[in-house]
Amino acid sequence: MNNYRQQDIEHVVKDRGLLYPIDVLVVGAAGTGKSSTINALMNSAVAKVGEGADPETQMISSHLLHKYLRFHDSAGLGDGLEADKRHSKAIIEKLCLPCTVNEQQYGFIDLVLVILDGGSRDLGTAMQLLEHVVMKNISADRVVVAINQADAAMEGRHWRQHLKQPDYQLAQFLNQKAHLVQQRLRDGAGKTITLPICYSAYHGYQLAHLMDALIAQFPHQRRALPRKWFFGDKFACPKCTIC
Ligand SMILES: Nc1nc2c(ncn2[C@@H]2O[C@H](COP(=O)(O)OP(=O)(O)OP(=O)(O)O)[C@@H](O)[C@H]2O)c(=O)[nH]1
Ligand SMILES: [Mg+2]
Repeated sequence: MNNYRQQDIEHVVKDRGLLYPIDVLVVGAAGTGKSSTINALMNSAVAKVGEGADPETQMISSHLLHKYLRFHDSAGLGDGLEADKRHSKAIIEKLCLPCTVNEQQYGFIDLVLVILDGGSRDLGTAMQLLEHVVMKNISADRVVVAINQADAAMEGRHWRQHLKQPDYQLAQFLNQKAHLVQQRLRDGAGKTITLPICYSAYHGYQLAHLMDALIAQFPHQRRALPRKWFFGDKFACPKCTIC
């Protein structure tokens, strides 16, 4: 990560009196590239990437980029009812996890990054996850939706391999897809999100743009929880640097 970005993040966090690190929970359907995205953003192979058809990540794991920003990689949905229930429960628990400072509870997770698969026509699992799990437990202004695998969106056609970017036709297609996702969330859940970024974790396409989108959506205040939660003493203050 560029130095200026780390400084930007530090300024925003301190100016706004936010607790740090800013915690970003990364969610999505199985195999969309959640772990690959974290690795690409961190420029390091911290999260295990899947190789075959089986889902890879099974439990939520945390990766600290630096003092002010941390990612949490979650298990993908869409791998059977039982597994989905288990993984959704883990996501909801994480979203409801409190961080207690001066006897006041704040939400531990600050932002959710929802990753969709640009190569798939089926947005059903991702939409379910967004509407029924994510949006029910965190406000829409704390949700960033992004579309990975931009290179595979038109079955690999129109991707200019040598330039590692889409041609005009694929760029148009991706732009339409981003608008479609935005529209479906508006119609289905009545929620407004910023236009999803289309990127490729694998090829490094638009990654800087994705990081900018995350930083642009950093909260303006600490996240209040809708009700008091108690998860036991070991979770009393999970932000590592504030107290
Ligand atoms: N073509 C292409 N493949 C990608 C891209 N990003 C990730 N992949 C591939 O997609 C597969 C799944 O990637 P992961 O990062 O493990 O996906 P995940 O969402 O963490 O998967 P689970 O943990 O199983 O839910 C791997 O084979 C990656 O190499 C991309 O931008 N383009
Ligand atoms: Mg994974």
